[in-house]
Amino acid sequence: MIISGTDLAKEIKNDVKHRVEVAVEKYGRPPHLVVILVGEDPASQSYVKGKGKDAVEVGFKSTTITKPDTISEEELLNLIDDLNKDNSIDGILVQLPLPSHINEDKVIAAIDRNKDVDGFHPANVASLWLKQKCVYPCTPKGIIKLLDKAGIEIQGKKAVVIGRSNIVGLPVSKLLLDRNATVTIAHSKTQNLPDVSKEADILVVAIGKPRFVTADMVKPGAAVIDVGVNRDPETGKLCGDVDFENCKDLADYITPVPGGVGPMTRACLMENTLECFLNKFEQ
Ligand code: L34
Repeated sequence: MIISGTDLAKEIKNDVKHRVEVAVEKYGRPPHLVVILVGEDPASQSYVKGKGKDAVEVGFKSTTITKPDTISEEELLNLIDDLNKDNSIDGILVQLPLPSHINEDKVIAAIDRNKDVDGFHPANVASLWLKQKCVYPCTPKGIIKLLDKAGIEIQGKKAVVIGRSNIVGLPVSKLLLDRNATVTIAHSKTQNLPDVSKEADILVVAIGKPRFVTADMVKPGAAVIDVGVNRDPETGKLCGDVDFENCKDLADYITPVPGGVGPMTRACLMENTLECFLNKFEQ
């Protein structure tokens, strides 16, 4: 069975849209999401465009600020500071990656944690690992929602996550652990990776290598969640970290690329933005 992220994302956005209508009645204005895009990377441009489109769809005020890749770190930090102080702004997202002359950690830490709709701020990350109230990072949150929607049990299952990034691998591992899965975190240096991944009832792949996971790495009956968004080196088309055609008959559940985790990331961003907005008024 192919798990459609597009369909579930639509449901989530519909729900957010209705909640926004209620919030506008109650608080007099919709949530305002600001996305900052530095440079002209076509993939980042496409993702940011998708976020703006979704934001409008759910009834938010949406602002995209584009800056040339020559912007200095100081200028970017000043911009963030201004947005932090602006009480009419509820969510701030700086699209990653940033040019190499800018320190990403510094930029992420500069965002007001109450406006950190990505859930990337170090204080938010700490809260996540301490099981305190926090914003769940969009992609990991979306993955858990996809598993739940498909009716896949997490508790007691063996989950293998390939990838250990701050954005996906580590937080999704933590969320799976909190749902009582037994979690193995594998990566590019893991020895005998197929032996490890073949143990997985739930296999999450976020390593950023086109068609990295092949049928010999998948346990029959597994749920395979493909977080990759790569360009196929030959065709230039979008493809995942999983060789979909090769694995789809073996897996009981599999997410496609496009149309899987990507749209869920965006839908969860909408949820997080509404959450930050409501926290401001309902504290
Ligand atoms: N700050 N930077 C920040 N937050 C994020 O959450 C992200 N990420 C990752 C890159 N940098 C970030 C995203 O937004 C990856 N990512 C992302 C978001 C959406 C999609 C892909 C990656 C997406 O919408 N994918 C569509 C296809 C889009 C296309 O055609 O280009 C899909 O169906 O997979």
